[in-house]
Amino acid sequence: RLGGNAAALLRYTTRNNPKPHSWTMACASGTFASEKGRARVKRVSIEGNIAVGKSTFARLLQSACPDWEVVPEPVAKWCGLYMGSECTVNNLLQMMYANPQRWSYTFQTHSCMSRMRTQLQPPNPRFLQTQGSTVQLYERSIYSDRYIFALNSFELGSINSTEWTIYQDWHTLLVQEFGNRVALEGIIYLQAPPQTCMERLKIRARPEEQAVQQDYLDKLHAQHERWLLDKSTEVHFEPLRRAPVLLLDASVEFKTDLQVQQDYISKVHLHG
Ligand code: UDP
Ligand code: D5M
Ligand code: MG
Repeated sequence: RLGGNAAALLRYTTRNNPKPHSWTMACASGTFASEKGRARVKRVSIEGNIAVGKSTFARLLQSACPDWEVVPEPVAKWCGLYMGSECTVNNLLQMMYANPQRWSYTFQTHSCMSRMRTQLQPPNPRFLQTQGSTVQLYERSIYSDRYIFALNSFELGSINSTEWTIYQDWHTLLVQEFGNRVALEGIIYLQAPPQTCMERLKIRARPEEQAVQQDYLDKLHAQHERWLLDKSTEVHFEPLRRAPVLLLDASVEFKTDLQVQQDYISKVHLHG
């Protein structure tokens, strides 16, 4: 097991920026470390196509560095399975796939609000660090909501130009208002051919995703490439434009291959 109560160094490199960008993260546990009265929190998002292996990779990182707080995607809420205090809706994920024209805008508001709520959560006290930063690792973010899914829905005509304008207006307002509390320190991009994602999607066999076609995954793949590698997507937030991207090849079978796992974890350099 890597990590534990040790100093960890995460080194991010981007294809466009050969100079490595790195930062240190203390993984020691103990009393609350504060910076101007607040814990310094580093938020990292795992991005990638549907079924590329984000949840699988997040679990891997969780066991490699148990001091990091891994925050799963709230997909159960979108399927109406969440029974907590927040209001639940019907199976909105299924409704959106069944009738994108009718439900895509509604889905985008719901998914973005639930991610916003998640990203604003203070770290669980058990992950607060005495030295250095507390790390929160998300599966996707309010940014992929906008620059992958909402944008794609608009380009496909599933949300119209009025809905798109309204969406961008409130999304920008929220990001600006919450500022640092929703800023990402870095992004891990799991990249794989859409065909591989399709195969994995079929293995996972989520009932709501029966209708997902290869063509949809092709489009989402292109959106990821434009946003994270080509940098040709227009991004409206300066800190997000500067966030370094670590590219990992998820086309290989990392779930079962221990060698590949070691390699990927060493790319997310953990020293200890
Ligand atoms: N999976 C796999 N090999 C891998 C990574 C993932 O077979 O190297 C499988 C995983 O067990 C699951 C499916 O692919 O059945 C989708 O993975 P996950 O739910 O992690 O994908 P996500 O949608 O979170 O990106
Ligand atoms: O993503 C979970 C499922 O949710 C998958 O079917 C994609 C869908 N999803 C996630 N976010 C969005 C937005 N913002 N719009 C539309 N669909 C979305 P997975 O990749 O399987 O973890
Ligand atoms: Mg997942």
